[in-house]
Amino acid sequence: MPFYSLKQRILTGESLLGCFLQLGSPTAAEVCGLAGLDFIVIDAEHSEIDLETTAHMIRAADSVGLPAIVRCAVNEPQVILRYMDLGAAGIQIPQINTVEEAQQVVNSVKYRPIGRRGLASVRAGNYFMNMSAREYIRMVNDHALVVIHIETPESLSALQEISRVDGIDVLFIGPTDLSYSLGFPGEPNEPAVQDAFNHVISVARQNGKASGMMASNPSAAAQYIDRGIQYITTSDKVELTSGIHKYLSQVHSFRKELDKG
Ligand code: 3PY
Ligand code: MG
Repeated sequence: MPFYSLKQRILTGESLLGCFLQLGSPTAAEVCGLAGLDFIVIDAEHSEIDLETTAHMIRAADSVGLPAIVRCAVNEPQVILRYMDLGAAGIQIPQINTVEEAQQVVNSVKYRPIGRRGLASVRAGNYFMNMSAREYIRMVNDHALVVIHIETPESLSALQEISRVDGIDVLFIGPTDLSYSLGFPGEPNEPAVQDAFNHVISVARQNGKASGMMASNPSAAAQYIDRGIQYITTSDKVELTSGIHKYLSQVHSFRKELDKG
């Protein structure tokens, strides 16, 4: 598999634009890379995407040099291990509420001495054919991206401790879950929710971490980048829906113009 430097790019201050893939399409993964996105997040939390489909999607992304992160529904070493072994460039875990849970994500992604992941000659390490086990371990420990979601009041209460965990790279704000769990479902622009977003951005920065955010609206995405967020995602479903809506409304308005003439 190719070598990716998402983590390096974040550390040098770049803001990266990515896309959640929830439709399970390897072709969409290729298109995202050829269209110029920085990364994809294969969504194994809110979708029907299984392990085998994930493998096809990672291979498709690799074919166009696009890093594929996997959002895994559970914070379990045996599940995370399988995605990492397939060649995920990193892991994104939802609903992290305690420092112990955050540490467990790092333990599952990284090898000793940082973590406790089990070692085997797998796709991610080129089956140790042209890469030694030591080289592979170093590559994962230095470069695999670890992203955790901050999306509950509990995670906000433990934010300082969570954000100090070594090996966590990105504190990802889940705007849907965070606004809902703060009592404002579907209202991310509510001042109390925006204050929570700002708090995450600032605590992440204080502790040398990047922050991330789901932002499908381009103007909101640009504003979040301005506020210091470096890992921004839209989603395949949102882009497909907005593309179709735009197409339909333009066809209707062109027809109106033709009728006038
Ligand atoms: C959320 O908004 O809750 C997310 O997890 C982003 O998709
Ligand atoms: Mg969420």
